[in-house]
Formats: sequence, C-alpha cells, structure tokens
Amino acid sequence: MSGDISIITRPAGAYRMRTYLEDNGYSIEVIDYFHSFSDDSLHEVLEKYITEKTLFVGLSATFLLVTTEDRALKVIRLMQWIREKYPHVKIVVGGNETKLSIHKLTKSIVDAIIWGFSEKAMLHYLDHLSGKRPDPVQFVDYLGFDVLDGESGNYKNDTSNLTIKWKESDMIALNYLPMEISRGCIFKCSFCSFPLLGKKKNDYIRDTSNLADEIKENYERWGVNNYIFMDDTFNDNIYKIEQVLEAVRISGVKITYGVFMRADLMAIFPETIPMLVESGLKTAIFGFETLHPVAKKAIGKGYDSDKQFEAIIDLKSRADIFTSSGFIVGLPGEPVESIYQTDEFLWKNKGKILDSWGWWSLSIKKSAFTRKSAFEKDYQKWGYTIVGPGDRNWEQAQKNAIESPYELIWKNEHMDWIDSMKIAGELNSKLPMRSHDGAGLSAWDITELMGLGIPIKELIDEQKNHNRFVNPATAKPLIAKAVSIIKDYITSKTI
Ligand code: B12
Ligand code: SF4
Repeated sequence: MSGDISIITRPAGAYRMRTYLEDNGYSIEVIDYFHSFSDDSLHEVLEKYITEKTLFVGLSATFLLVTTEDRALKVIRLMQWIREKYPHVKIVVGGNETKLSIHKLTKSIVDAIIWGFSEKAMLHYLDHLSGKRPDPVQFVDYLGFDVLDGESGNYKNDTSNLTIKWKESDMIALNYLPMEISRGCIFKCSFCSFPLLGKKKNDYIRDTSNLADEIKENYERWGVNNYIFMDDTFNDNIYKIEQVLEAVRISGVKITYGVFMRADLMAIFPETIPMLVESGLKTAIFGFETLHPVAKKAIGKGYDSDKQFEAIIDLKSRADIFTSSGFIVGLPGEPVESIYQTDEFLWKNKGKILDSWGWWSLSIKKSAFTRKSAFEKDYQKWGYTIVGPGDRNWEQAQKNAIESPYELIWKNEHMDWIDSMKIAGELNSKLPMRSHDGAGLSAWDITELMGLGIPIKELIDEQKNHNRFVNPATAKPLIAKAVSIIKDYITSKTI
C-alpha cells in the first residue's frame, strides 16, 4: 500500500454510473481511492474481479488530475498491465473531459474515451459489446483516440432519476457523501467550461421523490446525513430550492450540506435565504471571481457587490454557515493593484462576509472535445494573446500545484499566465492550509471535516480566531480514524 492517503472526499461519477448500469442488468465493481493503492494491490484487486465475462475496465477521469509524472505513469502502468494480462477486456476512459488525465495515454492502451454525462451512451457501448445490440457506438477520431461526447445525439440523459445506490462494500463509514441535485447551469459565464451551460430554467433537475428516497435510504442504511451537493449553481432556480426543501421534509431526515451557489441570486431573491437555511446549508461556495467592475461585466457577473455582501451577511446571521468564494487572477480589464485591493478587502471583512477564499490563475485550455469556455473559443476578443504552450513552465507550474501541460500561456494588457500563477500562489499562501496533509485551501474541507464529527461552529471559529481550519487537538484523532477507515477499505478490496 502506498502512503498517499490525503483525500477523504469521494467522487459521485463512478457510483452514479454503476447505479445506472446495474439497473440495466450489468454488474459493476467500483474501486475507489485508486491513487492510494500500490501497483501490487491494484493488480490483486483486478485479479480478484476480472473474469472471462468482464467486458470493460473503466477509468473515471473527472477528478483524476494527473498533476505529477508519478500519477500519470501509475495510470499508464496499470493500463498496460490490463492490456497484456486481459486482452479481451476493453479499456474505457470516462468522466468529465480532462486533457490532464490522458496526456500520457496512447491509443494502443485505450479502446474508447467517453466524455461527460454518459449513462445512456455507456449503456449503448456495453449493449453492443455484450451482443445485446447490433449497432456500434459511433466514435469520432480526436487526437488519435476514439472519442464520444456522452451528451450528444440521442444520448441525452433522463435526469429525473439521479440516484446513487451505495453498497456495504463502498466506504460508507464516514458521514459524508456526494449527492446529485441537478446538472448544468442557467448561466454562461465567459470563463466557465462546465457542461450543460445556458440550460433552460427547469432542465436537468431530479424529481423530488427520487431525491427524498436517496436521503432517507442513506440515513436509514448508513446513518449518513451530511452531504456535498453536486450542482453547478444550486440557487439558479427558486423552484429547485423549493423541491430540495420539500424532499428534505418528505424524507424526515435533518441534513447538512455544502454546495456551489451565487450571492447575486440571494440578493435578487431574498426569499430563498431562509429556505437555504432550513434545507440544511452549512457550507456555501460563491463564485465571485472578481470585485473589479470591468472584469465583473466581462465574465457576466456584474451585479452590485455590496448588495451581494448584504445578502451573505443576512444568510450568516440566520445560522452557522461557512462561506467562501473563488477569485480569478487575470480576468479582462482587471489590473494587478485591483487584485491586491480585493484581497485586502477580504481580509478586513474575514468572517463577516467570507470565511475563506481561494485565488486561481485564469486558465485557457489548449483544446477540448466537449467543453470550451467563451474565452477559450475567442480569446482575442477578450484582449488575450497566446504566447505559448503551458508546458514550457512545467517546473514552475508544479511548484504552484497547477496542472499546466494543457494550459496556454496567455498575456493581456496587465499580466501573463505566469504572473497570474505567481500572484494567486502568493495570495493563497497567506490563507490556512488543510492542517492534516498540507494540501491547499478548500471550503469543501469544511463539509468533509463536519463529516468527521467536528461541529460547524468550531470550524468557523477556528478559521476566524486562529486563521486555521481546525484545532489540531480535535482533528488529529478524527483524521487518524478516517485514514484507518480508508486503509480498511483498501484491504477489503484486496482480500
Ligand atoms: C462538485 C464538484 C467539485 C467538488 C467535488 C466534491 C466531490 N467529492 O466530488 C469540489 C469542489 C471538491 C471540486 C474540486 C475540484 N474540481 Co470540481 N467540479 C464539481 C462539479 C460541479 C460536479 C462534479 C460531479 O460530481 N458531478 C456529478 C457526477 C455524476 O458527474 P461526473 O463525475 O461527470 O460523472 C458522470 C460522467 O462523467 C460519467 N462518468 C464518470 N466516470 C466515468 C467513468 C467511465 C469509465 C465512464 C464511461 C463514464 C464515467 O458518469 C457520470 C454520470 O453520467 C463539476 C462540474 C460538473 N457539473 O460536472 C466540477 C469539475 C469536475 N471540477 C473541476 C475541477 C477543475 C476541479 C478542481 C481541480 C478545481 C481546483 N482547481 O482545485 C478540484 C479538484 C479536486 C480533486 N481533488 O481532484 C472540473 C474538472 C475538469 C477536468 N476534469 O479537468 C469540472 C468538470 C468543472 C469544470 N471546470 O469544468 N469539484
Ligand atoms: S461560473 Fe457558475 S454561474 Fe457561471 S456559468 Fe459557470 S457554473 Fe454557471
């Protein structure tokens, strides 16, 4: 076993796919914490589960950010091993499109790539492989791979049912699970490349009863009532919040959750604030990105900042809710001084408006098959020129823990990509790091730490009074317990 156990959080994608495929007659084994297994343990696990009937081994790439050579090579080694030992098994890469995760893969070890939400597309692929369906999936050649956009053509997924069925053999001993609420976002901010942007208001929202059933089942079977909600912009629709509140009521379970949302929508629809509180919101992650008037307008988030702050203060006055936001360095029209001014403002109001925040350098990806932001499609229009590929500064990028090989080095009137990384790194270095593993700041850790049993009030107070996420005395034994649960999970998969 390798010692790389740093992330307690787990992704939803593979579990959602398993639930869907098993509902359609297939049997799927999910091996989570892939990065924490040694090569030998991974071989043992695969030897245990792969039989002559096995159709495919899938790699879920949504969060498989292969930011180091080590991790990239681990993936390659595994795939080569599968290819040689089990030539009858297809190797499929899926999940949300990422160049980062496939940059070392070759066509000889990957049979297919299926990007994005893809329940229906994957079912078609398997039905053909297993002989249930004569017509094959129509892949497109992209960078030498057979690739399919999982949301294209007839593959639109039915999102009224987004159930994830957890099993005894999954690691459900921690009170912390992801749950899908809806897909897509009604907005189309110009830097954003989330899937299904600009959707119609009530598209891709799951049914209230379907959500209520999952909340109830997870509580009754596993004692879980603390969630991270999978939703790009939770409050982009009042109807959706009403439905979630209703689902929580029907389930009879008091839940807590963390989620992405927008503060301008709370200001415009103040009636949603008590609803958010009542439904169990505990960690709100806002996407301010900038406070600069020109940059705000350029990205499509131009609403009055003061009104947004008032809405957050209102939200915080009603319950213990941890608030945070991401900010981007390098947006159109924003000079360097403005970024430092924003940071100063955030520190001055720390705990009053935002409890924490993070700075990111603006990313302009080289290319993408399924998703491109407006900036990526037409960067000149926004005042950017491209100076070169990101790989040139791989070492620097690694130092800043930024996954660069598929980034472009951009330049605008105020800075270039390297400057923006440096500024983001400098500003983030003043913020508390996750004390248990030294990893970067993330408000999602708050939800995770709540799942370990640390009360939200303590987490907010620690952050405010000591500028640290957790009191090490409280957290250490809990984190040790979590790590031992993960280790037990790994052992359980190999024996
Ligand atoms: C919630 C979320 C988070 C949460 C995750 C919490 C958690 N435990 O899961 C937090 C805030 C922690 C987070 C962090 C980050 N995130 Co994020 N996040 C999301 C978000 C909004 C939802 C993800 C999700 O679970 N969706 C629901 C599941 C069901 O969808 P899914 O994973 O895509 O799975 C579906 C399909 O892809 C498919 N599938 C999945 N696996 C497989 C495997 C096979 C073989 C097949 C065939 C299909 C398949 O089946 C599922 C059903 O269709 C997405 C945007 C989005 N709308 O997807 C961004 C997103 C995944 N995040 C993104 C990024 C960049 C990050 C960060 C790197 C940000 C940062 N710089 O720190 C970090 C990385 C964290 C890490 N340690 O790896 C990018 C990923 C881009 C990429 N892959 O390169 C996305 C797509 C947003 C974007 N910019 O477009 N994120
Ligand atoms: S940045 Fe947020 S609000 Fe804007 S389009 Fe992306 S998910 Fe939607």
